[in-house]
Amino acid sequence: MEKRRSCVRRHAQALIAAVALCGAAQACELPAGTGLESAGFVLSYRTLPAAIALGEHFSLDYAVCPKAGAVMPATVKVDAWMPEHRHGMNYKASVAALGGGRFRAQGLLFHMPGRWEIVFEADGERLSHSLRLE
Ligand SMILES: [Cu+2]
Repeated sequence: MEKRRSCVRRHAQALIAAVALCGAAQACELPAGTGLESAGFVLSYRTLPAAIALGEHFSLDYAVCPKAGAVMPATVKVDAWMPEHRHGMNYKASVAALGGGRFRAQGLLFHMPGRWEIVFEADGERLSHSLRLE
């Protein structure tokens, strides 16, 4: 098991605003990763492997924390699409809840180079991140 880091040390590594992580009354740990935010949630994710390869399956590890007033969602879905081409992936990711707001999605595959958008959905809220695959 990964040793829990202090709030201060975690912020040195994560890209999330400190207020979102430490300001809330509830204790919710976000691991280091790409940080996303919506009205009710903060989320961090990383891909496995770190560099996505064209035409090869990859996984996503992600974790969500509710902001003050929001409730931890039972599940957080993830999908990806190419906005300029108006199409998604040829595969549907399978999501496993690992507990404590952590999830692992497996079976994602980007079959074309270009701009992809990874879209998480937590309680009807979208958290998306855009990346370019060469
Ligand atoms: Cu495309």
